[in-house]
Amino acid sequence: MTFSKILIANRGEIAMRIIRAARDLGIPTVAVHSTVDRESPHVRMADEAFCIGPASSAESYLNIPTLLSVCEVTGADAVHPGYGFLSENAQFAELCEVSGITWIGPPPSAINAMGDKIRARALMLEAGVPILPGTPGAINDVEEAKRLATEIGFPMILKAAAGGGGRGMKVVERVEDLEQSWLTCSAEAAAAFGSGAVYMERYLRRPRHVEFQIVLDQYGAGVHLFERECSVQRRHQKLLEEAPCVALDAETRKRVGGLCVEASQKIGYVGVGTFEFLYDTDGSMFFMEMNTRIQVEHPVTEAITGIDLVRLQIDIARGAHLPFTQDEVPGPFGHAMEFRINAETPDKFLPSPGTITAYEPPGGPGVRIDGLAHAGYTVLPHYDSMVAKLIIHGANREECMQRARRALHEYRIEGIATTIPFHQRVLENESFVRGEYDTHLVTTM
Ligand code: MV4
Repeated sequence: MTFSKILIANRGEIAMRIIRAARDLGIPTVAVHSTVDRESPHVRMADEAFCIGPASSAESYLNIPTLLSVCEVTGADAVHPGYGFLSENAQFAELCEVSGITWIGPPPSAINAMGDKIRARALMLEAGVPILPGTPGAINDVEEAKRLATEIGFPMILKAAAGGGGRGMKVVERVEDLEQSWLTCSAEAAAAFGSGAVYMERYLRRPRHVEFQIVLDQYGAGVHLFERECSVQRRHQKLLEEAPCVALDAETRKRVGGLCVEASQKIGYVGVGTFEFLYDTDGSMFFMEMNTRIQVEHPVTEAITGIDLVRLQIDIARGAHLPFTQDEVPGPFGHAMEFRINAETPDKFLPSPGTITAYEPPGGPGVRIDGLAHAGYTVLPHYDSMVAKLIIHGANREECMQRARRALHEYRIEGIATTIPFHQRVLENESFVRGEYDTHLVTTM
């Protein structure tokens, strides 16, 4: 089976990334865009483009009926949702499938299961993936939760079942605060996500964020493609990712990666996905959440394996068998880092929309740029501020960092503020350079 045309329900660099993969496969693409994105690079790069509404995402990139109509009008028989927007919307996935359009993503049932953090936790427990001690389900009985918390020990953290990515969380330091915190967290979750279900688990103060890339075909075969370290974050926005994680030994990599694959098989997962873990100072790993989409940071995994993950995603959606077993997975080769170049001030991370007046990208060995930035490009205030991703590969972490310093030095973007100076500071930070850092790094810089 193949696709006659892929509609890309996204914009920006990921839309361009998907168009490139489709063109490598000889599959035509349809771009969609809002009125303000008429001149955007992804529109020019696609074979066809349709305007789907005004600047507001709710009325354009998130408009399901319009997207389905564009599929019908253009004859697109597959949809790639990219990341963000509708990428983890099980209802959209379901509507595509019932309309005879292939959803290039996991089954709606898997999106739903992992979207509910309480169900995800229960499924991981069942599958043997380590989770933090906590409540087995949503808190209903506060006295029971207090008893459990006293048993496990403080600090604890309350998390909304329908939250994720750092939204709807509250740390609880003392048993006396539990009831009030739960009431507040639950009310906020109900208002933000439409569900007040909240669970509780042990809180780790200085974890690393380590995630495993997995991929499964429609026939149940699956592999992991190693891990990425994503601890360089600010307010739950990742800024820099690297692979492999310097703090992980080969045995743990193999064991935890294998557990992720087994768990994915148990839930009937298909396609690419990511298991996020908290990695504690003592070397233990605990499941945090699963992302059921291609991620922004997928290129670091591509760099250390040589695999085109987006092409693999499309191939799997059209029925291909996974081309390798776990033992045949290429790599990990050398070391890779991704630097997110955002239109933001480098110290306070304030948005800096505007027009890029001069643009000179770096080049040379080990340099890849996935981005939409160019001279004359206007960064719109309506959308994500990321204008490019600089992906650096080297034979080892030292070479990778040196090439990164060289590339960031060459990179010239004028007219807007960018996170380039921030990345230069990271590459001079002793803890980062030693590889001894955690999710608090940015706060301490
Ligand atoms: C935690 C945690 C510590 N202990 N859970 C943040 C994102 C969301 N997926 C869950 N998050 C956290 N959950 C327990 N039990 C610390 C965080 C956290 C964090 C995690 C990864 C990367 C950056 C972070 C920054 C602050 C808090």
